[in-house]
Amino acid sequence: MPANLTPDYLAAERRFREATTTAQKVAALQEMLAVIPKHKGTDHLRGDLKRRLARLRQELQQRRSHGGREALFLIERHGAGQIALLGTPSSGKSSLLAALTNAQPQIADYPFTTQHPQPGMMPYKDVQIQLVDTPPLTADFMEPWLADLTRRADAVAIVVDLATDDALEQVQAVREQLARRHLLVGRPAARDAQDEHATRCPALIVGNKMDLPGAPDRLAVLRDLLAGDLTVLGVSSLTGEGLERLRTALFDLLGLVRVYTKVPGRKPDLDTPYILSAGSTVLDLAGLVHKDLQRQLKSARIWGGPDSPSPAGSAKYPGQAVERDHILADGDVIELHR
Ligand SMILES: Nc1nc2c(ncn2[C@@H]2O[C@H](COP(=O)(O)OP(=O)(O)OP(=O)(O)O)[C@@H](O)[C@H]2O)c(=O)[nH]1
Ligand SMILES: [Mg+2]
Repeated sequence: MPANLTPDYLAAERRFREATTTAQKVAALQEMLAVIPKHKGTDHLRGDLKRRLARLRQELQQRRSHGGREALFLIERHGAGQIALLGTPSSGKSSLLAALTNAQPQIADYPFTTQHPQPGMMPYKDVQIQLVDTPPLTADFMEPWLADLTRRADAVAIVVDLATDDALEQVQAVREQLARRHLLVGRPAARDAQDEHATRCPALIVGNKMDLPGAPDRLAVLRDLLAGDLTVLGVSSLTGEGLERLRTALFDLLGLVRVYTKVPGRKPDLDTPYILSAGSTVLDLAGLVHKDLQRQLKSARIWGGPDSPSPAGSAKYPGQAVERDHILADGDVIELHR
């Protein structure tokens, strides 16, 4: 046994021994290699670790190429929209899911706790938004199915750990892993123009662990670095700080409007909104209500709703007559006439 093995190394080695999955073993071995003192006395051990790492990575790859389990990792969509929580190990993705929804994911102070995607429904006003907790990714490892899951989601929240000084690197790790799979977040970079297969994902950054010392300063720095690129919100999954603002930002990220229908002469149904993407028209709404109605639609009247951006929603005055191509605003109440 070579001398000088540090406590960090021994802790990583313990995690390796306790690992129950190949992904956990790979993560622990990577860490052991990262922290092992580099001198003659450890040459042999380092060689051995590298061989084991290569073997395990190959094993993971083979298992994946046989497919089969992939379907398990796709989460059926529910609610107004689906948002994937992505981030590096221990940033607090599972804690955030637990804080915003009724889901009870496994949370622990060791990395690679989460192995499978887990959904939870986040109530926001009168809609439900589906959040999906995912296993961590690092600069050199990402579960292959995670790209598919992300592509199917409507948006991405990148959760970063503000307890450490590498918040920007955490963002970069996620961003680069996604970019390798043609998924782009934030402000387009010059090189993105060369990627003809690129898909843009609406995204924001969640700076987590704001309750810890130094986190507010790190948040300010990260905001500066990402200004004009990605919005950064500071939260604490532990104390609940910033979570209300985050709920609103997540809803806004989806680019949706909630509109309510009204039968002539009756009160509007304010219980269940129709949910459409921003920019949808009165005609789009008619199509959601009924295909026949869309064909027969003659006119519509519009009122402001309970949470309209302006008190009268997109109506200039209550009951305003509008054309079929009128663009709906969040909170509008519409009466459709055939
Ligand atoms: N102080 C503080 N600790 C937090 C906060 N959020 C999470 N933690 C702690 O950070 C550790 C990791 O939390 P998880 O929610 O398991 O992190 P994760 O990103 O899901 O981790 P992986 O599944 O391994 O990627 C746990 O010990 C949590 O208790 C927070 O807002 N403040
Ligand atoms: Mg987790």
